[in-house]
Amino acid sequence: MAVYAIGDVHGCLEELKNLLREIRFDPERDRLRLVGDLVNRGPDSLGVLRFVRNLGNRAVTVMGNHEGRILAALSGWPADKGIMPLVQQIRAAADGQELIQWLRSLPLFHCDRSLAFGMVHAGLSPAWGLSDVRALSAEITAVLQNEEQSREFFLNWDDTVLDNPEDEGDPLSRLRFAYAVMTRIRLCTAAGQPLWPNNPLLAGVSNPYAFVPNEETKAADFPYRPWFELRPEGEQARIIYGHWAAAGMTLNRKSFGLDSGCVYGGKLTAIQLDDPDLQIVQINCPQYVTPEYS
Ligand SMILES: [Mn+2]
Repeated sequence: MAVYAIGDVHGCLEELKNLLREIRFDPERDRLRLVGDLVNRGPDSLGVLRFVRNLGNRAVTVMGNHEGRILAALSGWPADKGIMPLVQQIRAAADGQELIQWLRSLPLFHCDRSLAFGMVHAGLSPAWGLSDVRALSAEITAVLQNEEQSREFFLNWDDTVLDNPEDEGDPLSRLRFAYAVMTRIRLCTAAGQPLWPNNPLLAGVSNPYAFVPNEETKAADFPYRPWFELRPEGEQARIIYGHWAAAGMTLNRKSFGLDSGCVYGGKLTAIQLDDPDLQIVQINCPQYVTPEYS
């Protein structure tokens, strides 16, 4: 048996199948872990959803911000016009309801104790230990699986103001914040506060969505760090994540960023988690869309 984690697929069904052929994935024997953002931007989002769902318990997918956009739209959040064509396509499909139920059931965080790996779409707050993350993930999934609570969850959703976890009077605000972190975080302040791209502190950065700290910004005392540089020292689990295509595949000692820009003409990446050498396999992908990070 082999266990592989795979980066953001974004509707690229052909490329996903090509990568599985390349690693000789055998569904009878092997297991897949997907970092989320299965859908949107690429040519066959519906096909990817069906393919992964049909793998049943041989695949685990964590929810990406693009899966979340579908649920937000289904819950009546009106602001996201870009996701509507896909939502209509899913609604019109014969298996649409099954796919929607499946999307609602996706965990925000997946933990594999035997391999000492955790998986999340975007990242984690440095303030969280693994038990906090597991509890938050379970609480959020319970809300999203309940249609009424899901509506309430997204009713007060404002994707431009995400950094207010202590919004008194609304018990869901704590979960909205955790959801935003797990599906969208990239940068933190040195004190460990998530820094969202619309923050005025990033006003001097030309495209905050595509911004990636490097040696130059470090030397210039740029005060913000990638979230994974702030993980607690004693934390043993290695974290697999996606979401940061602008940074590309990013391998650190305890974190593995697998979004290598498949849909943008980059690569689709697999890492073998049960291999002591953590073997990486990548395939080249055609460019379907121009990079547009969000
Ligand atoms: Mn993403």
